[in-house]
Amino acid sequence: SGPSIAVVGVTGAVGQEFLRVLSDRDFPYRSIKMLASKRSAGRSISFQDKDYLIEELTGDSFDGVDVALFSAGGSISKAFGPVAASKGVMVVDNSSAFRMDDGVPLVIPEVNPEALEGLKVGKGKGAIIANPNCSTIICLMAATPLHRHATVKRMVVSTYQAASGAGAAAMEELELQTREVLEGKPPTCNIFKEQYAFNLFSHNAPVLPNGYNEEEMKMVKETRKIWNDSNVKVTATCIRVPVMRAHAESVNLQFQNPLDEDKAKEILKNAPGVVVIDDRAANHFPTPLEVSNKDDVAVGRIRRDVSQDGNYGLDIFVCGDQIRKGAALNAVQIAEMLL
Ligand code: 11C
Repeated sequence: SGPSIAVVGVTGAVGQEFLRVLSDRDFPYRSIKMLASKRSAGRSISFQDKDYLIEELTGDSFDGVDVALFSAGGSISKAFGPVAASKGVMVVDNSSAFRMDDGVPLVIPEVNPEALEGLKVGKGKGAIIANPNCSTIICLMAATPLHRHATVKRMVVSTYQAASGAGAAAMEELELQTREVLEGKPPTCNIFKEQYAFNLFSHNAPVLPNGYNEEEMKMVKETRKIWNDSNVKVTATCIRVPVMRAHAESVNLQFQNPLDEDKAKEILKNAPGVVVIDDRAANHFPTPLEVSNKDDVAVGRIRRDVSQDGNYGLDIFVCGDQIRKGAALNAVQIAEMLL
């Protein structure tokens, strides 16, 4: 019993993680389709002790499907998401294609579950639900519980983003370059223009006329939509660092109402999907490695911002697994809420 599922982009880093998360969470399903491009079609993939043939994604792929998890890039989502939704499928889309569209819910289940109201599998009506950008998800998992308590007026984010955000090929390139550099060879630069190993650089997303790159503007716009607050001030600087699969973010918050350090810690300790790692005596705080392959987002360095008067400002440091909570886990949680 359970819905009929389709995984679109099943050979990618997020596609593979969809399968792991579905399995880890015992997601109920009566059938599952593994969909990918023509290039991967015909290959076999193993899932929960069964072998499945990867099928080429076409408009007919969605007949009889209830829930589709998409992570095959924006153009595939644009081409096939609406087709699937028109066939009654609940599409959970990990790309940026529909995030800012009116009428498309942009959801982090712990943050704005109310955006899914009225949407259920089995009602005969399909829909597209967007998974936010990974940097936004990881930031808001920590910032939202504090926002609910003291109302964020302004948020300044600096990210340290992992290779996984640019896909499996970027992860392979980081590994390859690291070996090459250690062996004294010139690094292979196929995915990124610059040397990645032993270096860092401004996020590879296109730079816009205002000087921000698209990744930074996603954080600005998506936060406003998810918090349903067009006044919240957000600015971001997004940087790619040579880390494999978890993003780190420094987040400075300015509040409308006072919130002291101890209360903030208590709020974060009780927040679902959040774990506090904040040991000042041992100088131990969240690291990308510590959260890799984990569901929870870790928060630490929780401290009063000394540049602001009283208890109206806090600095925090957040780490979250980009492929898991930043993508696949969040999407599967959305699908669970639609059942
Ligand atoms: C990164 N967040 O870490 C990006 C990749 O809008 O889903 C995902 C882009 C997106 O590089």
